[in-house]
Amino acid sequence: MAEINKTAAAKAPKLADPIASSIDKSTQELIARAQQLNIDTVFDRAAQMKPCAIGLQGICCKNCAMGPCRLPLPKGGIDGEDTRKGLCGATANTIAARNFARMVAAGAAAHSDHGRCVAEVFMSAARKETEAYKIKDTNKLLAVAPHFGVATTVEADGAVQDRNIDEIALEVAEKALNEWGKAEGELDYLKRAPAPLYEKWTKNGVKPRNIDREIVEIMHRTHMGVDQDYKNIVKQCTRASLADGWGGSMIATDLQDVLFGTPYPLQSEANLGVLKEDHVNIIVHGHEPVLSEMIVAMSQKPEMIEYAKSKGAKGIQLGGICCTANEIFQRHGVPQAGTYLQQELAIITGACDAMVVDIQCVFQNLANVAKCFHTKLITTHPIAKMEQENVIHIEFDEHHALEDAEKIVRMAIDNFKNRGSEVMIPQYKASAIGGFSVESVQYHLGGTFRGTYYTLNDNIINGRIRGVAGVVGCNNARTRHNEAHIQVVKELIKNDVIVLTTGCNGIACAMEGLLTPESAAVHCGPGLAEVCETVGIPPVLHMGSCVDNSRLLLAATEVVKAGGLGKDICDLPLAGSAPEWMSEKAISIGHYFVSSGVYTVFGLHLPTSGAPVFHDYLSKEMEKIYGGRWDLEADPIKHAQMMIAHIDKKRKELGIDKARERVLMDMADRQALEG
Ligand code: NFS
Repeated sequence: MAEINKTAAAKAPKLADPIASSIDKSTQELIARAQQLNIDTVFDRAAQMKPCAIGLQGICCKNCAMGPCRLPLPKGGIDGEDTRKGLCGATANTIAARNFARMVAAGAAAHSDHGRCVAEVFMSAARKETEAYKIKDTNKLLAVAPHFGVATTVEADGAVQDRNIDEIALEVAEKALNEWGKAEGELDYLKRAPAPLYEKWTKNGVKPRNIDREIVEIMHRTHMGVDQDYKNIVKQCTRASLADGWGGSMIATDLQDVLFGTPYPLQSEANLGVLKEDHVNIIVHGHEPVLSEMIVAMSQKPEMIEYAKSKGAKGIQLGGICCTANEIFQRHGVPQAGTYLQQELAIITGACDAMVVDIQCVFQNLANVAKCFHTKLITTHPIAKMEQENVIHIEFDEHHALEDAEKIVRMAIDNFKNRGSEVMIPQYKASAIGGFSVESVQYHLGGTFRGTYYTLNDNIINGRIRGVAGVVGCNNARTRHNEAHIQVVKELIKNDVIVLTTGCNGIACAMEGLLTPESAAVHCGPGLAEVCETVGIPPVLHMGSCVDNSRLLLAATEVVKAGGLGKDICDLPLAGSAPEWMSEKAISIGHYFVSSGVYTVFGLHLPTSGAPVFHDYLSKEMEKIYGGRWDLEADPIKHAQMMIAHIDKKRKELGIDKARERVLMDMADRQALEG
């Protein structure tokens, strides 16, 4: 801390304005608190460092040592032919497409490696090599098996019998792991998509062959001097991103459900106010739920709670940050302590006895912040270590997961007594209901008669629900924390668009109280409010982490199957959004949504603006191929209105726009009609 103080004094760096940095009061208070303590946070660093204007537009090529070649747009835009080129002759379109493709590759790799890790743990469980992991949800296993071509019944003695569940598990594990590297064929899950979409992928030659290959091929194609046609590069983006959404991410979601249970609605709380001064507070942060599941189990054990009490605490409080928060929130109701941008602030409360991180979205600066407090910062994944000396590495392995979890929980408890006097937990939290899997939405909004999404479709057709929006993704310190998330979502539900959320948008909505059924009466249009009240659901359905965006693809597919709203995902009154995106994973997600037929709007900016032809290809031409397209709008209200306009366009094409006009008639209109 002394060193940080010295640096701060010497340079007198510009500090973030807490109110301008976030709409959330706990975040504002803790930014100010950090500044009092001379500890810099991401908000201050964003105030001090401007982003590179050329990189921001996607037109800096550093793929060979003759560069980096920077191709800024001429002042006043391009008049006539675009003559910009790098040393090798690469055009702005090629450069921006390559950069974009590498973002897709990194994002797809992150999700898919997560999926691979889960599949490996699942294999250990199927082989019964581990005590810690068991098949918890056999129904889900039986539902998933046929998609891998694994039989769930056998014929014996002339009769059909259920197959042994352990055998099924083992075969599913083998088939699933094979998806990363199979030599021939295509991904097994692609056929889960509506038939017309699958046909489009076939016709355009973009069906992923295996997950790893498509990611590797992006790296090859974007190497110096290989693919120099932005359209062909985009084609590979489609292949790799589909390998994420309908591959790695979907397998991650499915196998996590099999191992840890398919989510069903449950209640919890969100925001940093969930931390308790008189409890041992453990924050789990990152993405893979394999270790955090064990920490949840361990922290609930009576002997651990007794141990905590023996050290002067009243109990153990767990909280999640980022998608780990979403994973353990949706399955166990563990409170969500905060979004991506609140990770440093969780430590700045002074009440975080241990922060356990695995992979993705973890700030290296956590180590510097932890140094200023008693917090034990523990990395757990072999591919994600930190160089700082104060960080403890406890490498997780499924074969000794419970022992690892016990070690971590005990370490946190032992650390409780070391808390300083600087504890400041902001007193803000909101109650939240989460756990809306495809299966549980079917239960709440489906018809038992047809066993599908019939009731949801019915309400879309009759216009009570105008359409469906998937609003997802990160926070970004270049914009006011949570403001765009909340404004976009509120504008949508005000206009009767039901929102499915994942990732940090889900946490933002939880913090804002939008994940409660009661919020419908306050924020929704009359049609959506009525549906929420009748069914008892929030207007914003939290469907999990970012790999669980695969649930959104399958929910859209269920809506298609239920009938009455077209034959393909692109026919639905549906739109996607990432208002505050920052991660490469978001680009991969955006691209598989678009390639699956979803109109998808991003906030802030896209790294395509320096190459207008390439940008137009994504935002106009893609629609002709897959029915979905990219769009960009930084203003949250306009952003939501663009989604609503798309939804209305689809309602019109389906011929259900009139139904909605009828629903929105007020009493005077009705009386006029009756008269
Ligand atoms: Ni998604 Fe989840 Fe959050 Fe963004 Fe990071 S936690 S995987 S990448 S920041 S939503």
